[in-house]
Amino acid sequence: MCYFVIPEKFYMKKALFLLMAIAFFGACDDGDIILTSFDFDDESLEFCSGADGYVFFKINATTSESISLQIGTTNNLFLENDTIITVLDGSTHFVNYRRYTSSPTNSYFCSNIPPTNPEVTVDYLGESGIATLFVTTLLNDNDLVDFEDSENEMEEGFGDLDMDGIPNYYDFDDDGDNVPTSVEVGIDPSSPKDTDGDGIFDYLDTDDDGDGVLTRYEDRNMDLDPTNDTTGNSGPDYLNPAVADETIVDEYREHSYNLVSSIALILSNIVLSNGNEEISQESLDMGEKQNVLDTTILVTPEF
Ligand SMILES: [Ca+2]
Ligand SMILES: [Ca+2]
Ligand SMILES: [Ca+2]
Ligand SMILES: [Ca+2]
Repeated sequence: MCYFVIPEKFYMKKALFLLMAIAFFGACDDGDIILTSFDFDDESLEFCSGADGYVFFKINATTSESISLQIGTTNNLFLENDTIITVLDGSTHFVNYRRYTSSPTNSYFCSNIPPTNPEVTVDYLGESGIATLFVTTLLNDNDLVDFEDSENEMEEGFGDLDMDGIPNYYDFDDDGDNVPTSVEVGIDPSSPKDTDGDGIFDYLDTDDDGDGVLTRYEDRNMDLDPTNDTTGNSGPDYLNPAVADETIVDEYREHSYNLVSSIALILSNIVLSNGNEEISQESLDMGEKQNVLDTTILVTPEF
């Protein structure tokens, strides 16, 4: 038996196609030819992660074929904007092209122990080539202030007002006074509070009541939360200009923000081999997948 493979986009690679055709037909000894389409254009990119790392895969259910990439790593690949280039080595990083007796499901790739069904009838291993994973992250502090494409430190963009290393757009405490912005904007975020009326909104003002003591220092019990320190009869000290006691607190509270990642994957210069024959793919677009990670990140900035 011999397998005859029609490479994807073969019309662009007529020369290669002809060479392969000659090679394959030359290797046939019984004329029993199985056509494989190698067509994954319309299939969605899926993935699983586990102790061995990641498996990215596409399944063509119509032809019972799959193409999969394993990247062996213990790193979380989806945590930051990145272009991750992995050189395939055949052991920790490799590609498989397979055909089965019937179509596998996602769980085929996501099981710790590979299922015995469906059976693999065609198996090519890609030991060389490059996998390029493009990771895009969206960060959101959910602080009720809309994002602005701006470097201005007083706007909800890439500026870093409190210089804690977290740009305003995902800093849940923009002015670093240990009162979250979502609290400081007040009940109507479209018209943020300005307690001392100095023209600087509370969430951008390090001394909200204008009594000369930083809000961060109006934290008598030093629990990194000025909202629960009330000495007078008019609410928390940091909003009460009649109370101007200072407790030095040069520390930031823990910050949280939401992170959502999306990926795109391209395989380049892949050579798949079953021991006898090879399939070459100059570039194989594995597609993209949104929301591969949606999580809350907790971090305490260094003061
Ligand atoms: Ca900041
Ligand atoms: Ca604040
Ligand atoms: Ca103010
Ligand atoms: Ca104050």
